[in-house]
Parts: sequence; structure tokens; C-alpha cells
Amino acid sequence: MTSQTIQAPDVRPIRTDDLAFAIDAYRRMSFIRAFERRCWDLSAATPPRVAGSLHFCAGQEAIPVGAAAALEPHDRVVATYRGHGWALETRVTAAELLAEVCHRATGINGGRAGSAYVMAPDRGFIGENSIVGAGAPIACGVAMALEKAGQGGVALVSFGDGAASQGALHEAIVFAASRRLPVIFLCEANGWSEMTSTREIVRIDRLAKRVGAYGIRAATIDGGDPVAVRDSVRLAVAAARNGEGPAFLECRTIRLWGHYNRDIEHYRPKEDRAAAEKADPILLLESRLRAAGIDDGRLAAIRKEADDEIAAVSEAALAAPLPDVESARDHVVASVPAGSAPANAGTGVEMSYVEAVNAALRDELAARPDVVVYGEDVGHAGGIFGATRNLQREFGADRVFDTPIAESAILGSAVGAAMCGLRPVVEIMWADFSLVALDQLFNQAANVRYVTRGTCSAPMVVRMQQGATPGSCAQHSQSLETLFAHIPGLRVGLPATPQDAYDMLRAAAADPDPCIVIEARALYQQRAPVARRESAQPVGGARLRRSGRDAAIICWGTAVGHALAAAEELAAAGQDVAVLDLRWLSPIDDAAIDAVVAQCGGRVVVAHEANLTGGMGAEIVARLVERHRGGLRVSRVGTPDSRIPASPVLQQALLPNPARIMAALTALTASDPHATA
Ligand SMILES: Cc1ncc(C[n+]2csc(CCOP(=O)(O)OP(=O)(O)O)c2C)c(N)n1
Repeated sequence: MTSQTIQAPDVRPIRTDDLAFAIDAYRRMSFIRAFERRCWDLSAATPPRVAGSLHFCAGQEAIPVGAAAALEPHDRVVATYRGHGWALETRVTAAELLAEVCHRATGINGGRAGSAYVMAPDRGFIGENSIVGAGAPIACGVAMALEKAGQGGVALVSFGDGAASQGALHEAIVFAASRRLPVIFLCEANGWSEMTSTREIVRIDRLAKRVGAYGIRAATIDGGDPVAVRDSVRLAVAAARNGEGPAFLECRTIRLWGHYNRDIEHYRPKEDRAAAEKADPILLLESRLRAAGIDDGRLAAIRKEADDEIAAVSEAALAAPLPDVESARDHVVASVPAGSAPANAGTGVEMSYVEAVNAALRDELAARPDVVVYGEDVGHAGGIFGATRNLQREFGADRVFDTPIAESAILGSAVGAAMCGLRPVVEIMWADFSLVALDQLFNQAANVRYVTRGTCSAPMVVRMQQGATPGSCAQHSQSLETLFAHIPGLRVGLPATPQDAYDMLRAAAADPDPCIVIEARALYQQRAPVARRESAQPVGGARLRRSGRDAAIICWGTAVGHALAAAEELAAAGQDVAVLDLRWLSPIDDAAIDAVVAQCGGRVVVAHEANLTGGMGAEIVARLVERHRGGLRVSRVGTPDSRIPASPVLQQALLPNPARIMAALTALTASDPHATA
């Protein structure tokens, strides 16, 4: 078993025109190598001076060095997790990077990123990505923002040949091709997919062949030659700047060291390693420079300069303070005060819930030029439920558009676009479909603010609708809010009325963090007056829909209507039941919960459509128990832990309804010696 055939090329002459660049490339490549040697030494020290795994780009340095020479300051780089070279070749200093690798307060991310997830968007380095392939959809969004900025910027994303098998990459290429985005997909094909030879997996000799079928430019080049990389990236960049769309460059390279710092490479044939050592791009460039008349003394001086600088940087990094432990929870979300539910205006134009969504999108598009609205069928057709109807006609196909059926690309591009100044409001047609692309929300969007310590964020909105309706099958019926609310860094809201469908979507679009707004398909045709507002309210705030003293129902989404109906019936029987519509599950309005619980003598039913086990009802009950200790009588009403059948009668046997909520309330108050009814 060998990885790709590695052949040390004959000493290729350097053109006179390229000599200065080649000397500079040698200097930069030597610097990256010196940096990584130092990292290695620190991690191999006893005890180790760097915790965790390090993934080195040794052997691949010609790629970031060559590519960076073809980029302009307004271009952006999204890198593989093996990204030290890319960080150093953008505008991250060695001091900041080494301090980050050593998890110091002075690191570029204050020790929050470590070696494999460095982010410095303000330096043109969108970041490394430790989820392989995930950077590609993000690069699409970065390119969208660059296109909008109108300065001809391109987004370059690097990834490994192993990552080339990821669905996210496929989706990103399809997405970029469909919109002709200025993205350079750059594959660092070192022949290894972690501990498995890529040859054992891929049935073609060149990955570029695969990509040709996407209808974009694709080429295989020598990734060991910085001049070849520079020239090929230049061509691709020129075409992208010229509006000709994305390109794929497969840079054949070598992995000189192991997959990571403690890799003993038991799986790697000795001859593969030996061949890689012979093809070391720094040694090859050295030979070429010698052949071009650069003497050994000069080359040695360049290497020494790199070593000396790294030694100084390393001393400073090790002397730097550790991060302040008090800061560990800072920058999970923006420190803006949570809002409260806006007062009902009492007036407004009657419209359906889904028309209210449409109105909110229209008002956001009109109010802010950075808002873009997109998703499957969202543009021309106006959405399968009509939520985006007529918006493309009114605001143009640049701002309201259709995408390929590619949820990772939709969400990932929203992350990249939001990081670079756009306000994407994207639609995931059904909440169930978000599951194929959760990486972009959980691992990507939710981390941006935290890792960059608030210097960057991903203010995007994801609209989706959920829940069971008669005939909807088990893959189009789930209530998934708990998944999202579990993730720190995401905001999650579930409007239950047309007014809230309008207000909460506008709040989400104005919020500085990624927001998930989960609409209720079952309520789409519900009608009520909706007041259009001048400006958006902050995210957050529960609404007391009905006050009462005997018991409280805490609920959200479709359960709100059932709760109100139950309270109404119980009122006829002399019971006075409060209904609190939580609206937002993140941030959660604990003060409103406490107030209603206190008013109702601690008798609480939490009602939601989602399954009971591990649902947000369990979270709310746990919070109540922790805060109130004694004097509580709590119960939950939700869908029992079942799959959702399509049959309407079977659905009715499972879903919460007013009768079940009433039964829970009655059981609660009947067993309570202090109850008034
Ligand atoms: C989505 C995902 N799956 C698996 C991994 C574990 N993993 C980390 S690195 C790696 C190998 C990636 O190979 P390649 O893309 O060729 O990059 P290289 O290591 O060669 O630079 C794997 C499988 C991961 N980080 N992310």
C-alpha cells in the first residue's frame, strides 16, 4: 500500500523573472517549517509544553506560500485544520499563532482555538476548520459577501484529499458553480486521509477529473513548487475576479511528518515516508536556487534568520500569561440585554401567520441592504408555503434567490456571508431537513463569536417550520427545538401567533447572533391583525397570554393554542389558569417563568409538541426545581416518546391537545391540598 506515487522532480530551472519570488518563497517556507519544528519540540518536551494534538503542514508549505502570492489583501482564506502555514501567510503573526498553539492569553484567539481552529477574520483569515470539508460551504458565503462588496475579492478554501469525499464539499462546489461565485477550491492532496491511503478509497487517479463534471475549471498541479502554485492560483483568481466563477485546483503534495504530533505512522510504508522526504519542497527549492546561482551561505542565512525569529517568538509565547479563567464564559453570545415581548399594538392589518412571515422579510429587505433571503424554491416560486412570495420580484434575484437542494451549502454559506457583513435569512424547508446539515449550525455558526472573542460573529437567521399535520410522515413531522436550544451560541424562537411570526423574525434578523426561528406549519393559515413596526425589537421575552392564580401552563409553538383552549374550558368550571407563551427558548425568560409560577402557587404544567424525553419541558422543570425547591407541583404534556405516524387518527392519539392539558392540570390541582379548585 502506498499513497500517490511521489517522484522528486528533476531540478526544474527557475526563470530569471521568478528568482526574487523563489528566494522569498524559500524564506517563507523555511519560516513555516521552523515554526512547526518548534511546535513539535514543545509538544514532545517532558512534560509537554503544549497540550493536545498538533497537525503539521510540513511538506505542504509551498501551497500556502504560492497561493498567498496570488492573492490580494481584500481576498479571504478559509483553511484546512492543518493550517499553520495558511495563518502565517495571511496576516496572523508568528507570535500570535505560537501563543495560540500554546493556549496563551496573547494567542490570536486567546487560547480558545488552539492549533487546529485558529480564526482571524479581521486579518483575512476566516479560519481553520477542524471539521473536514466544512470550510467549503463557508467559503461560498464569504464569496457572496465579497461579491456584494464589489471589489473583486475571491475566497480561497483549502482542504485535504480525504476531505474531498465530504458531502459538504460536493454541496459547496454545486452551490458555487450555480451562482458562479468567486471561490477557489484548493485541494492539498498529500495522499493520506488521516491513516488511510487516499488511493485505497478513490477510484480515479486525479481528483480534478471528478470535479470537471461540475462544470467548473479544474486542474492538477505540482503542489511542491511555489511558482507553479502561484501561477495556477493567479489564473484561477483572475477568472474568478472576471466573473467566470469558481475553480478547483488539486495540488499534489506530500505529508512529510505524521498525521499529528504523536502519530507513530505504524500504517505507513517506509518507502512512502522515504519518498516524501526526497520530495521535500524546501530541499527541492534549495537545489533549484543553487542551480540558479544562490550560494549555500545565503540559503543557510535565510534558514538561520527563520530559526532565530521563531526562537524569540517561542520564548515570548511561553512567558505569556494563561487565559483568565474568569473569562471562560465570555462571548458565547453578544452581551445585549434580552428583550421583552412587545406590547400588542391592538391594531394592524389582518393577515395569516405565513403572510406575517412574508411581511417581516419584506420589511427587513426594505430596511437593510445587507439582508439576503435564499433557500430551496425561495426565489422565483416564493417558497413552498408562500413565505417568500413576490420578494424576488420586488427586491431582485441578487437578494432573494433559489439554491440547489443542498442544506449544508445553504447553512454554511450563510455562516460565511454573515461573518463577512451580510445578513442572510435562509429557509430550511422542513426542520427535519436541517438534520443533514447541523454541522454548519452547531460546529460552525455557534462557535464564531466564542472563538474570536467577540471580534466576529455569524448574525444569520435560519427559518424553518416543523410539527405534525394530518398526513405528514415521520420525516416531515418532528419538533426539534430542543436540539437547537441545547447549543450555546444559538438563539431559538418559536412564534405562536401571526404578530409574533412578524415580530420574532424581525428581532432575529436584527440580532447579532445566529438565530433559529421555528415556525409552526399547523398555524400558517391562522389569521389575526398584525402591526408592522418601524424597527425590530431585541430577541427574547415571554408573553403572558392569560393571567390566572390556580395554575400556570408554560408553553410555546402549537401548544399555546391548546393551552389557551384548555384554560378557557377550565375557566368555565371555575379554575383560573395562566398561560405563559415562552416565545424564545434561547434566551429563556426565567423571570417571566418565576413570576407566573409564584402567582399560581407553584402549580405548573409545561406543554409542548416535541417528544417528552429530554425536551425543553424537562429543562424548564429542572430550572424550577433548582430555583424554587419546595412548594412545586409540576407536570409535562408533550408527544410521548414515539415516532410520528402519517395517519391523522394515529397522530391525534399522540399529539398534545386541550383535553390532555386539562387532564394534567386537573390531576395537579386535585392532588394539591392547597389548591383552590
Ligand atoms: C467531518 C470529519 N470527519 C472526520 C474527522 C476526523 N479527521 C480529522 S483529520 C482527518 C483526515 C483528513 O484527511 P485530509 O482531508 O486528506 O487532510 P490531511 O489530514 O491529509 O491534511 C480526519 C478523518 C473530522 N475532523 N471531521
